[in-house]
Amino acid sequence: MIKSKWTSEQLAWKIRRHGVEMTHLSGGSHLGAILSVADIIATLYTNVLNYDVKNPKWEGRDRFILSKGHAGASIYAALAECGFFDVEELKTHYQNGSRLSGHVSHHLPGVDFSTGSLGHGLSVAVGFAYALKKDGRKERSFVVLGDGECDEGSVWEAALFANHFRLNNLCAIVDHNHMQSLDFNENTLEIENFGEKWKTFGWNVIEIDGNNHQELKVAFKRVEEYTKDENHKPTIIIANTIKGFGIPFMENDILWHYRFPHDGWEYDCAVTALHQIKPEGVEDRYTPNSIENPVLPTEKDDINNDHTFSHTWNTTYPEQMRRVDAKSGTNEKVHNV
Ligand SMILES: Cc1ncc(C[n+]2csc(CCOP(=O)(O)OP(=O)(O)O)c2C)c(N)n1
Ligand SMILES: [Mg+2]
Repeated sequence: MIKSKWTSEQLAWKIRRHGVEMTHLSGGSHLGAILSVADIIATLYTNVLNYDVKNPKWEGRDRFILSKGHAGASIYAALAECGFFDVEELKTHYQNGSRLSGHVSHHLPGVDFSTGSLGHGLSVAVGFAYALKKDGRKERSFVVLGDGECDEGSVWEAALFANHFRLNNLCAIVDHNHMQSLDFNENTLEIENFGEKWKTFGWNVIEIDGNNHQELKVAFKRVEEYTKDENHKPTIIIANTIKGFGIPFMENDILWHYRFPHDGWEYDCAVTALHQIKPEGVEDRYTPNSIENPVLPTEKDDINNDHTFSHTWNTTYPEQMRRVDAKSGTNEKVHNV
């Protein structure tokens, strides 16, 4: 039962626009992480997950966990736009007493598990999948992890368990943006041969461009087929993404992990950039006609600077890594779609 009135592209845009507004209004953070995962979440809620907005606890729903819970605004925006609660409530994000805490809260309809402390989502998704399989049910279990999050040891314990019990009804997606909170993964704690690691833990690995909706849809279709085989391994989709995707001055710049768009050029240029990629059929409830005379950055403003600890930053770096990943190893690929 898929009920979204949006296409995946429309919903992804809405997630990005809400993400900018919610962090701007609240002074909240993690906008880069919200922008990188937007296409994955949007594809799941428009093309993949079964759910019933009128009955969020419906037994026949697929289970979903956003394990990188610091990107909570992305799931809040998706749930509101799909009808789980009023879109107006998004404005309360981060406020005292709000259900929309900075990190994902299960107090919201449509959320099965609170996250924010990294490293727990896969274990819970594995538990859901194990219980569903044991009960002979057809529902599936999905979880989205951050790539930095995969440095947590608990992720690999859950991975072992999932293969041991042949959890064919489990699909994990890693938002592989090559960055974590303060730097690139390779300068923090790199997991070399990322896809191969999952494979040696017994998983079926699909590697895609995670900001490409076509590739996402093909990958999820394949997962659906694999799920039909009771003895199939669990599947992981390594979704190569760009942190900050969709707002060029935020892309690959770790500053936007914690910074929110301030009044002035930051907010104005973010909104203007999103309007340049706005799909047909969606409206911007905050700035319907974009911003007429946006404030622009001046020479003294902090833009296009290296904000990493490693001083290896340059705008093309993760884009290059994404291409390298797409060629690497023996992972199943989704190409030319
Ligand atoms: C257990 C735990 N340790 C540390 C943090 C602080 N923290 C928040 S976001 C983040 C970086 C996560 O990186 P990644 O998983 O790659 O997510 P991304 O933002 O790149 O999507 C960290 C370390 C946390 N939330 N939980
Ligand atoms: Mg990351």
